[in-house]
Amino acid sequence: MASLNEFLNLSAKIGRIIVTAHVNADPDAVASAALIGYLASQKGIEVEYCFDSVSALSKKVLSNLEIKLPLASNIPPDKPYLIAVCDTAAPQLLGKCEKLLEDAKEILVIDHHAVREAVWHTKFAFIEPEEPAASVVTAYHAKSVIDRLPNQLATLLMSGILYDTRRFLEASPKTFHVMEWLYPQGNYTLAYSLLSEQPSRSERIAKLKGVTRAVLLDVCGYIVAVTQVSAYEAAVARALVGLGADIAIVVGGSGVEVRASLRASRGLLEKGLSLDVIIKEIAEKIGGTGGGHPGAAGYNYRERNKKAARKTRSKVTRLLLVETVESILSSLC
Ligand SMILES: [Mn+2]
Repeated sequence: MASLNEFLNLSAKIGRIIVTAHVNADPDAVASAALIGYLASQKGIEVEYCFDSVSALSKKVLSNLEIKLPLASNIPPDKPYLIAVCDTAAPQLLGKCEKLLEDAKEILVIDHHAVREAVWHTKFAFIEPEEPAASVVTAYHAKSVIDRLPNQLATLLMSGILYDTRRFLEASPKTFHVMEWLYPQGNYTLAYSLLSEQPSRSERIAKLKGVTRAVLLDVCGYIVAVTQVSAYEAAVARALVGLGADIAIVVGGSGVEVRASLRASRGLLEKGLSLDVIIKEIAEKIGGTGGGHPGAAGYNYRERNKKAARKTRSKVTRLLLVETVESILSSLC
């Protein structure tokens, strides 16, 4: 198998590399790309990046760490180049950067999605679907090329790993292997805190109102919480379950909008409750659209006027409560 070092040596001969990643590049994608770019720059290779788009969170992480990834000035490029594709399962996911593949002298693919290597037409494919993050794959191979990384880059990589592993909920032996390498070189606390986003003031108020207004029911030991808010129904429902409710029913919407959001605790889900079924039935009964997953479902309806919307909200609240309680009583009590 071709090595990363081999690819870098080839890049050094051509003198130029463009690093790219999937559209709306998340912290894992930009971290993986930044590491490839750094390795190339250490070999004196001219490095540029091409991102169709970068997520708001990635922008925040990069600017906090003062990492600049210079974007390719000319596309298609005017000089020969190689391309490195990070964290991308298929060429189409590169968006506007996909056209760079055509004239690239060689392609490096470094990824953790389950893809057919054949779609990339290259011998430099490091695709490891068993790994939870492209940053893990990239850092693992980088370790054999370089001993030390700058503090900011090590921190960025830890952010990428934390992000894609969902704070190590998903992990692998390689994840901890590269973390052992990265940890002393970067700032783990910063890597972690950069990912946590304080919700907006209005979302926090909606949650607090939703919780204070909540009515609790004990249905054979299960706690059902029902509440109304005018916005952020899903966030309020998640918050209620986070506080200990087994089921949260949140009805809301403002003006002519009628919305509802349901969430169930993990424990109830394991017992086979399906909120999406409940909400679909209600939508069939009174109109509007409802659906989702067993543990998280939503409902939407547009009424004729505000008065009708107020009435429908009450009706939806009552129906959801009745149906939910019934489904607990019939299958779980
Ligand atoms: Mn990823």
